[in-house]
Amino acid sequence: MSDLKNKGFGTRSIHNEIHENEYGALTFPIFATSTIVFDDAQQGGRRFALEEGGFIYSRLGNPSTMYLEQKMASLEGCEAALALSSGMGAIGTVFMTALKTGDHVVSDKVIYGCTHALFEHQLHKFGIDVTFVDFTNEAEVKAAIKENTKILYVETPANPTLKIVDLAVVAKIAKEHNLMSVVDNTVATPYLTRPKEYGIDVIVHSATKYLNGHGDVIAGIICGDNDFLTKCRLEGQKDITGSVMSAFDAFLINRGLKTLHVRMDKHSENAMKVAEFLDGHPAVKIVYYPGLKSHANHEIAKKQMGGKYSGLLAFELKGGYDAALNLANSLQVFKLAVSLGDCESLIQHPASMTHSPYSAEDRLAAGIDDGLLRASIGLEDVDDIINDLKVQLDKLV
Ligand code: LCS
Repeated sequence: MSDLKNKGFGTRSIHNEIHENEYGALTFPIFATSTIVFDDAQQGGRRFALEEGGFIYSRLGNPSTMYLEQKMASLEGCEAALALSSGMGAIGTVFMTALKTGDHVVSDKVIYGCTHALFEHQLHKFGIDVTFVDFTNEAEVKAAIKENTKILYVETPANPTLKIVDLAVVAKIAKEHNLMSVVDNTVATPYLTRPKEYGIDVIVHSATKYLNGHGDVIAGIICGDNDFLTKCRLEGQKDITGSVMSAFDAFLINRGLKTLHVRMDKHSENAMKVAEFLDGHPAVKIVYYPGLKSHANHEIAKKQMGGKYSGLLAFELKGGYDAALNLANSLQVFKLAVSLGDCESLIQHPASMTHSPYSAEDRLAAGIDDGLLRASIGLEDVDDIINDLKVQLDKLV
């Protein structure tokens, strides 16, 4: 479709500027090919020398992934995007592309468990240090910046406590200190938050989650400017991580994106109702959901997420750890599983599951209590979701 730039989010999640195929198929085909045939040897040489556009070999790009990348760049409002084989592949590729031995990173304390493991246990092997701070405290972030700092890294809403970070503040500090700002936008998705609008440089996603939305793919996306994304593609992805998305997974995520706006509306609506129910239940100690007025950064979330708050929430019970595990074991509509952003409601225990790579000390400093449960609210009828919780919670009072 031409003039797509001026169309709304839903239209851009369904249509794309490129849509050429020989047979006029409505759905963009799956290009299940590892390599591309050149017209002649000279053309192959020109493509390797980057004198001519076009595909070479699917570790460097493929029509199916290109189709998804163009759509994601449009939805995030960025110049370019890159598809990878997982969210960790996306994060690892950004770091391997942007950093070298001797560099330093400042990250928020509350991030996905394996991202924390990368920062805490892996990067130092390459001589890269990470300092963990609270990005809601501007002075603390500034105090952590050193001469060799290169990246500021945050998730918002953060997994698993739904902590909200003000992206305008992160971008401002990054610009003042000439640093790259990187935001994991997995939980909000570009439907609710477009970090680029606040001046963030690089956006990473676990496309495993809401972007695909159907629990059948592991995938990642990086969005940003042309120069950095070309480096990620031709250095980080091609020569270091080799973290390439398959054409079939690109097809599935593209299919998922067509309903992203509809699903996010419903996830947000359902999660708001579940959060309100939990907040009012006498067996519940605390609920973390950015849509609740009681959330520490509700006002920033309201501004940054356009009045909808995605489908992820967390809570603690008055009965603590034992009550939490019993609840997780007894639900019927909720499936006891990690991951998030699927049609099915999922519940899990961060301290022993997604955030088990944290040391107990770091976990507590990040506000991830041993009794915390994290719920990804799905697209089932919300009365069924609430009733599933109510039946079990009522037994505790
Ligand atoms: N970023 C965030 C915010 C995530 O939640 C995850 C995975 C990743 C990155 C990594 O993405 P992946 O490589 O799995 O595609 N989060 C998970 C979770 O909360 N439960 O299981 C995986």
